[in-house]
Amino acid sequence: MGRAMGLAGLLMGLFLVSAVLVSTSLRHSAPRAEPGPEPAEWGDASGAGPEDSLWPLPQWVRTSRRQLQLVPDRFQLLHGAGSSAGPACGLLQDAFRRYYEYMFGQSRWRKRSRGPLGGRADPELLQLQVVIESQHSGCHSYPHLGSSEAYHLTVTEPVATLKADEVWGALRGLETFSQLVHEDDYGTFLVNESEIDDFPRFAHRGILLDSSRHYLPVKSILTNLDAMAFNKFNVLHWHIVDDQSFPYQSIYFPELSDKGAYSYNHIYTPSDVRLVIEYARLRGIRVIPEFDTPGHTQSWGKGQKDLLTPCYKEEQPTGSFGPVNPILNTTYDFMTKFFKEISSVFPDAYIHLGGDEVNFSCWKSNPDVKEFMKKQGFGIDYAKLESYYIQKILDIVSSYNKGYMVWQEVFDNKAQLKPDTVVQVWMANNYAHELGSVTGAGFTAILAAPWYLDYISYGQDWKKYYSVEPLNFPGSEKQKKLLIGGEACLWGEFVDATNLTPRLWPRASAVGERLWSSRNVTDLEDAYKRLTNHRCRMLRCKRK
Ligand code: CP6
Repeated sequence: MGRAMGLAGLLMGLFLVSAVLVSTSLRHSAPRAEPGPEPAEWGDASGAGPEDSLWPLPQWVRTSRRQLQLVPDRFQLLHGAGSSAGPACGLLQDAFRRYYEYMFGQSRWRKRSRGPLGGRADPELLQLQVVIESQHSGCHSYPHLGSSEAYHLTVTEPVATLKADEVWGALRGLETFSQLVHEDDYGTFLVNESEIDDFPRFAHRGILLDSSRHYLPVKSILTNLDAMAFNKFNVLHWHIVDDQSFPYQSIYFPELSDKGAYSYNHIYTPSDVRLVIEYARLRGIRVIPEFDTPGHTQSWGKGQKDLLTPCYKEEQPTGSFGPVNPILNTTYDFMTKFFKEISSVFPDAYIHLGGDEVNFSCWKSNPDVKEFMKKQGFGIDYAKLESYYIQKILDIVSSYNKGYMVWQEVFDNKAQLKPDTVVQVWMANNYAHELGSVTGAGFTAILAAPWYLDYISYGQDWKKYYSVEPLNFPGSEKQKKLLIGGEACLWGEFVDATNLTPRLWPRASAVGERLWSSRNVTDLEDAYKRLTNHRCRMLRCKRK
């Protein structure tokens, strides 16, 4: 006993020392809050603090040196009074379970309610009460571009509160709360008293995964959705099919994947797709599928006769095929049915229609296409033929009340786009100029060009991604508002389930903070420290 007391006394001494080192801090990442006079414990200071592992950095953080203890057997995540969500909200119930597990599940002392020495006398935090303030909590709906992800978190003894308009903000706030909780060397869970006000800088924060170049097992996709939630990403851009394979199992056109997938096993069945969509929804993540046409469609041709353009050489068909054949009515009959299915399978208000990198050489070689060009008065401008095709696809998809996203070429080729079209800028050369043109024409844009994470190089390239300022493009204030976000793209030529997670994370985290946090959060040294801790937490390894 005496021995234990002695040790405990020594430890208390250490805590006193560390309490001085871990001084209070006040952090404004955005110039929103006026720091009024603070109680003695809330002060302005530097040094290590509880916000050292927050990622992405919230818009406004205030932390105190006063630490509260969380005892896993007693601590509760629950619905607060006045919340429009209650136990019937499965999304929040599920999130409570998940975040409880993230916070306490990995403990080295998991069977005990306190550290083995039991020597701490910190005040205790008993509950986190979650209050959804809007009458429409969003619990049973899907997240969308206009969803509110704002939240306000107050951690004070004995009850912490998390307030949000909608469940989507509550999910972001739960992630932040879990990032504040840490386990000390003796198995005690601690959180500093703090207050956080937070909301995203950009509404569209996406990750592109490519399941065509290599098939990605559903489990890999779900793991990636978890990682996205840790980084407050909210869009999975699912580049599901491409030249190399067609893993999407269509209900109307099963031959597409029967013939076009790598094998009968390398497919996403309707129930796989539903699983991905629901797993994403529970984390506040939209799933935007991309069915890229008229280029990048070699795999479609295997299961759908006459869909692709036959290529010619010296007036003879070569037996090879080019982009989708834009001159046949059957093409549009097929697309009408196909996109009807896609519109009902994927609940998001947007479908990505691709339209990138169309190679004209096959169209140019085909005598029927040449004839059609003449009849339409397109001359030899094949970009006009491309626009003709895309225009019809856009009209089909709009008739199903869906919005669409397209790659930048569709805008460059002057297709008539609906005002709510989202143009994705991907070409690295002069992307700032392109953002100026797209927004200058009044369209919303998302930026992908500087964030091609399939490119790898030696060293810490996250700094390069982190240092991009998306709004550095020529344009008025009104134009700047049209940039709604960005995406980190992981094209799949050299990526499969074995290297997907380590290739994306934590490099994509740099993009996550750029798209969430305030514009002035740019300090690389500070980011490095926080990102190191964040990486560790994502791996659920011991921090520090
Ligand atoms: N696949 C598709 C790709 C790319 C694009 N579309 C791509 C192009 C250039 C680079 C990386 C990826 N692999 N369908 C362009 C949007 Cl550098």
